Amino acid sequence: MALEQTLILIKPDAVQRRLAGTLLSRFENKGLKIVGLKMLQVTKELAAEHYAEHVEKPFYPLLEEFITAGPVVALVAEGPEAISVVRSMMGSTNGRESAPGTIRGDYGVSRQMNLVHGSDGPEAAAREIPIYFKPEELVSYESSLGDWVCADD
Ligand code: IDP
Repeated sequence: MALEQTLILIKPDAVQRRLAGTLLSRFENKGLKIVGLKMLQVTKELAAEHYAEHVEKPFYPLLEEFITAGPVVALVAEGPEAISVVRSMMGSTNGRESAPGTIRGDYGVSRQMNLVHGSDGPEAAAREIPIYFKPEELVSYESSLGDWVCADD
């Protein structure tokens, strides 16, 4: 069981829909530990760095317009296998196809305006976290819950 950190973005549509707290709660309720948190406006340059793999794709102009259209909440969540845990909480890319119970399945009907980003693997997390957070912006602390969240494996 690997303790991992992952980058989560609460995207502009979720902030505009006043869902930031609701979505933050879902990650906290799951038992993930928040070790970095900020609100920011994504610039075109930041969008291109984050979504480097998509810059040449036909949908990129729309993705750029969307992700820069309003502020996002960025967080780093830590926990056992946090990367895959968050990905499964998010659901699949298209909200219309995402299972009920997932964030995208519960709150969205769009492929583009799909509320959240989560790193899709360890390499992505290692690349994305420093794009949004300086090392000194991440905190290390003992949770008062201690081993009550995950001590069985
Ligand atoms: P993911 O966020 O589920 O990992 P990616 O394929 O990495 O999905 O795509 C990044 C983001 O680009 C998506 O979350 C979505 O906002 C947007 N996107 C992906 N595919 C399309 C598309 O075909 N049309 C419009 N937007 C898209």
